[in-house]
Amino acid sequence: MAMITTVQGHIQKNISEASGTFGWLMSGITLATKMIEAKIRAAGLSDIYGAFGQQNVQGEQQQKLDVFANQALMNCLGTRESVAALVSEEDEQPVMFDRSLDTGKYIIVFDPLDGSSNIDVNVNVGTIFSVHKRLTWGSLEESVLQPGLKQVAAGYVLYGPSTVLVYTTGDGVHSFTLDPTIGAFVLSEENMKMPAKGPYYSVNDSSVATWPAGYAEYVQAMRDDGYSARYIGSLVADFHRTLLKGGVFLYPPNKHKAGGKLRLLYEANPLSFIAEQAGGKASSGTGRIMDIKPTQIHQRTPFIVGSKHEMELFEKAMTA
Ligand code: P6P
Repeated sequence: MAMITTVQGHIQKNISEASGTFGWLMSGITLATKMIEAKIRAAGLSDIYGAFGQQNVQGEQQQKLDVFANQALMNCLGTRESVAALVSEEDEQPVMFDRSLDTGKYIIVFDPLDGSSNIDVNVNVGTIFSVHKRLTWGSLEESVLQPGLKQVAAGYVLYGPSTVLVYTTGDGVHSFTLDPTIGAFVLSEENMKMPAKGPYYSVNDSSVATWPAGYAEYVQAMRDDGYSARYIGSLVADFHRTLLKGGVFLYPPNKHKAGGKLRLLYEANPLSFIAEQAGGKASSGTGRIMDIKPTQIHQRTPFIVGSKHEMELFEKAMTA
């Protein structure tokens, strides 16, 4: 029988932090995402489809699975003593815990179920998470608003034909596949590298007429160069394909969304950390995503991420 490596085993082997606190933290994430996966698998059967009837802080129709996913992560992580605060796309304010500086050492920021509008058409959806160390000075609010370059870990779970967890702690990108027969995420690939050049560009070009200067020309040049278009409309799925196959994903600013649509803290930052660790790049159109100093937890950003080659072309297009 082949030896398997679980997420906890991988962390024990690779994270020097002796206390195992980080491993215990990650076990909260893997437990919650296994609960979410089980619900998604059964969604068609348990009549969980359809709107929950409430609106979330984003004013979006809340899907029952969104609510469940948020509660699963809140419950599994809130009980970890090492968590000082939790920030969720679904909650207007951070959930702060009254824990001392030497116990509550981590801030976890997450999008519990991104792409949820795709749930009813059975398209891949995902959970995205980002981990920061609590600052030893200032308020907990300041610890929550740290730039992406301060992340200590980031990752996502993609619920699809198989359920895959991809994460980094700053020492390479590693992927795990959920083995439903044993209910564990099993190591499938270590030190993943994004191809330096890819065959795809991924963008919703319905608002091409209102993109800032340079974007339309950049995308047209890719068409002229024979790139194929791939757009799933579920960020984690579009990103995962870009990580594995290369190319570029763009969510540009447009007339209706001058600051872009995607969120900095729990979408762009974690995926940018993974992209950079895998040899790719991530831009806001005016600079590196992970350099942005956040001012509010739900702020949006334009998000362009992908292979070295396509991103260098993008940076040229922005300065042309
Ligand atoms: P559009 C899904 O609703 C989502 O938040 C992301 O998962 C996805 O990348 C994006 O919005 C799609 O947005 O405007 O192309 O429908």
